[in-house]
Amino acid sequence: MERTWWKEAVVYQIYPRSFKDSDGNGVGDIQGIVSKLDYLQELGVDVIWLSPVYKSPNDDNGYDISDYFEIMDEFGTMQDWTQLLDGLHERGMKLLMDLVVNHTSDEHAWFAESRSSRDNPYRDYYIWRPGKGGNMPPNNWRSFFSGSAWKYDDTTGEYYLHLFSKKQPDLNWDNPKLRQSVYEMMTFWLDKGVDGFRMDVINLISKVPGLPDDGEDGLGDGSPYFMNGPYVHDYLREMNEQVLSKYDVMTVGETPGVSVEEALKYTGADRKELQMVFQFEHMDVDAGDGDKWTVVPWTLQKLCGVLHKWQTGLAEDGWNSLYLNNHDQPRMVSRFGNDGEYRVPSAKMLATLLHTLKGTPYIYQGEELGMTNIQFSSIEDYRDIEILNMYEERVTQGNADPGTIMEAIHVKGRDNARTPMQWNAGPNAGFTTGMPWIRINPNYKEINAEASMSDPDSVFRYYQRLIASRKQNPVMVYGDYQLLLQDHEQIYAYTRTLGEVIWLIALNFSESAAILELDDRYSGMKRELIIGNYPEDGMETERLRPYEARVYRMF
Ligand code: TEU
Repeated sequence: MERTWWKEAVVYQIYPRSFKDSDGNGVGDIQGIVSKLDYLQELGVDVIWLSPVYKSPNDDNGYDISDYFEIMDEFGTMQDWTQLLDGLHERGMKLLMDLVVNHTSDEHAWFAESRSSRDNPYRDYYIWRPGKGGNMPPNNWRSFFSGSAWKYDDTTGEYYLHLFSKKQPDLNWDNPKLRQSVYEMMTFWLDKGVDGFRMDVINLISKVPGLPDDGEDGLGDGSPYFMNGPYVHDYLREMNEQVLSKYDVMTVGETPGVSVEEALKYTGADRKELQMVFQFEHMDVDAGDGDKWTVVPWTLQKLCGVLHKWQTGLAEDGWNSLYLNNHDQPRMVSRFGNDGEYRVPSAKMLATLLHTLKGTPYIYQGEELGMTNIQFSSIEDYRDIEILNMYEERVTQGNADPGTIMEAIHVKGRDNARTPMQWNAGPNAGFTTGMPWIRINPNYKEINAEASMSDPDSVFRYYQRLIASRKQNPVMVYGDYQLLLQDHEQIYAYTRTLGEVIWLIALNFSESAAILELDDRYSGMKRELIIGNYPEDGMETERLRPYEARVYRMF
């Protein structure tokens, strides 16, 4: 067994805007993070993934970058950033930066040049096309943030492609000069000492030549022509050869729409592309007809089916990333657990899943407190461009029922994850002394870091135990995974085996008791409870309480 630091690591994602405000302007910032480094160290995480902190007009909260070499004014200065990096390194933690290179902001200097004339040297840094017959966009692709993925620009009378907002023009990766510019920028940050990158929608960078229409009528999804496109692997191998291979770094690609087969190409050990990817299949178990806003109930069979497929699919080669929420997804306890009566046990049960499947766990800020979704009653309280554009398209311009759309936003909206970190029961949950940029979840008086840290049975303390246990037990990192119960309606159970060491994990995903029936091989063995989310009092070997999680060593 060859030991690898990024397989053993536990990653913690910080969404800086919502983490901690140090100067009272209502927006989280880098000094805010610096003030919480001891908190992160106490939790025990190894790597911080920082959502973008580069200069940005914040059309999409920093995922629209106007200068890759500067820090966003609201977040601080390069000096602050260096202090953050040093503070992490001093504590033995590492820093992953968010690399957003499928697109820039339309306020980036490259784009200002590019749009200025058709023969500007930066013209081909972006994807420009003439309109189709009169005033129609070049093709019918739909933007992830509603409407056409093309915007007409007066200056040169052509359209540019933007898969996300119109303020996020897509870069043209087929241009070798653009690729060199990206590699130089990556080198700049690596030479400053960053420990790796999370690569935003990196599987969208290669578009099918000719940019064909998707279907005949109206807007089409377009993804077959830009997800995992024809040259994406060539570009990533080039990036690896020219940049990444020169450093000991961790890489994780965000890859919506990726299949196991495709993920093996991105993460196969010999392919020299990326180390792992974020797949999305388990995030789609509650979406109907491929539309994220059509909410359908998920089932445990479906969720486990997906997780099992990825566990076995990447068992021999590649490596899994393990996540149940992030800044784009609803809170995991509200989505896959129970954010009412069973909030604490179900948050712990889900945490057990994340730390005992095979792969690298990613914790999203606030998850370690069991933070929950938010339900604003007015659309005015929402800030996310995806939500606001969708509401505008479907309700204001269209004829969708506002009540139904608000319900979908409550369940699926990205702002569920973006309400500020709840640090204490004081004003504004201790997040800011000013006016928070987005409203705070009113449950902060009960759910907050201070309360969680003073309670030995809290979700925070449970995360600490799981993370510490991972450091002491290589079976949690390297052990082979095997599914135990097929298609069970309530329980997900599996083993992890490393040499002689066998761990058995049983997770009750329901709010009723569940009977754990093991086959002869395991029912005859002795077991020792290593971790559990209920007191041992009243424990019955074969009966799991609501949302109970047990991790046994079998012998
Ligand atoms: O997300 C890309 C992505 O595919 C989706 O998760 C997207 O956020 C949306 O929810 C689709 O419904 C990445 C970033 O994580 C996201 O925050 C950015 O908005 C997006 O890319 C553009 O940079």
